Amino acid sequence: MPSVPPRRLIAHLDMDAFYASVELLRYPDLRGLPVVIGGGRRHQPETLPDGSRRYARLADYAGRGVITTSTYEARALGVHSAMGVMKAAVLAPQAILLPVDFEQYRAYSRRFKAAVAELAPVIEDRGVDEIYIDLTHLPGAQDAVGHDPLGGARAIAREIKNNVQRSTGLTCSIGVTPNKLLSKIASELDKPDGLTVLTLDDLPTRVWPLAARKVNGIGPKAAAKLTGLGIHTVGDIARCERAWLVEQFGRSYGAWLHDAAWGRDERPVVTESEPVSMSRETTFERDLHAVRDKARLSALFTELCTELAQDLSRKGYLSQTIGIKLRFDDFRIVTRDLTLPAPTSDAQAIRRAAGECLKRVDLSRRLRLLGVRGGKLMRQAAVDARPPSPARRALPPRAAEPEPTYNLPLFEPLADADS
Ligand code: DCP
Ligand code: MG
Repeated sequence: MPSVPPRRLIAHLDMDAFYASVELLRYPDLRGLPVVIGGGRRHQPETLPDGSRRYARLADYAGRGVITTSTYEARALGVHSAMGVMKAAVLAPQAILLPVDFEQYRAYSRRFKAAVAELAPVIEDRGVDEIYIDLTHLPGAQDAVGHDPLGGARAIAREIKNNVQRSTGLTCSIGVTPNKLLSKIASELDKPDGLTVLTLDDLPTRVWPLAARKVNGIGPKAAAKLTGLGIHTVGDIARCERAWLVEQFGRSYGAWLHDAAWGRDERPVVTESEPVSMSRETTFERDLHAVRDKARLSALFTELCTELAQDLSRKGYLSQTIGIKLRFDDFRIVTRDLTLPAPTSDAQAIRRAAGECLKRVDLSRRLRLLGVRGGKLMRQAAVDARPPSPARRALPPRAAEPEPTYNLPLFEPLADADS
């Protein structure tokens, strides 16, 4: 019997007043006040001798800076993202101005995504403060709870919100619907700290009254043209003949407009493909020998390890298996690897492990190529998010086949990497 595919349950999660909320974590005394993020260094709050802080006010600002975001209290005064700071100062002169700290926002971005990933791993990254999450196949997601046919999905979304709050201290808003297009709209409907679950039956009441611009994909140009045609809301679009929209907007965009207004969108949640390993290798201009070219080989070996460590750090990964690859002058390739007790991206730890691997290779022939590889990768953020657990015991080094170790002179004793 052909089985019915489960109905799709797609979530869109967007952090609330993201940059501003991160700033309020370190300046909790500003909670409840209109705060604007957009200053430069010179707007850093000043700590007074009595321990209190003095903040810059919009009224004191002169310059051409632009606001990245603001607290909901500032928004109530008409201040919003992308507005010039001077213009905002007219609307809210007493609002507090804070400098941007992207480093900090990126750190919190990694943290909230890791908190979501603990509960729901199928995530599409959409930038610093938003993600799509496919809940379809999570245990319990399809279950009804009491009279709520979407109770299971709702409970999972609530759990995700709680986990984000626990690990970051920040609130977010989530929309859950059959697709990405509707979820993106839904997550905004009850901001901040919202949870909005919609089905296609909710379209006429919840989505059709919205301005056409609320649909992700209807930009200022399309919106202006729609307005010119007397079309203002999503419902106005839905009432148009598909063929007429195609006439007005072209085959592809016209058809898309019609589908969007009827809440049709089959795009999958696209997870970033995770790399399995990272490596660095180098082929020598002339073949090198472990003894005669010891200094040169040693330097190259350490350099490869350092580069691998930098690659891992830059991309936010840790590696638990370090391996080496050698190609000899007869083109034979030899690899060895070693599993560490804990994942690392530290150059010295990698150099030490790679050196251990090297002890297990006969180095009497000359070398053409040398490589270092980090395998068993895990995201730094996911490792950081793990609770410290005494139960997580260190893995012993992988003991497969007993291998001979060679007493030939290696091109560098291990300890040298540390000096
Ligand atoms: N941002 C920016 N410039 C813009 C818009 C946004 O620098 N023109 C930054 C600041 C925001 C972050 O991106 O904090 C996320 O953008 P959002 O549109 O999600 O806005 P917020 O998260 O600040 O508020 P909301 O609660 O409406 O999501
Ligand atoms: Mg946001």
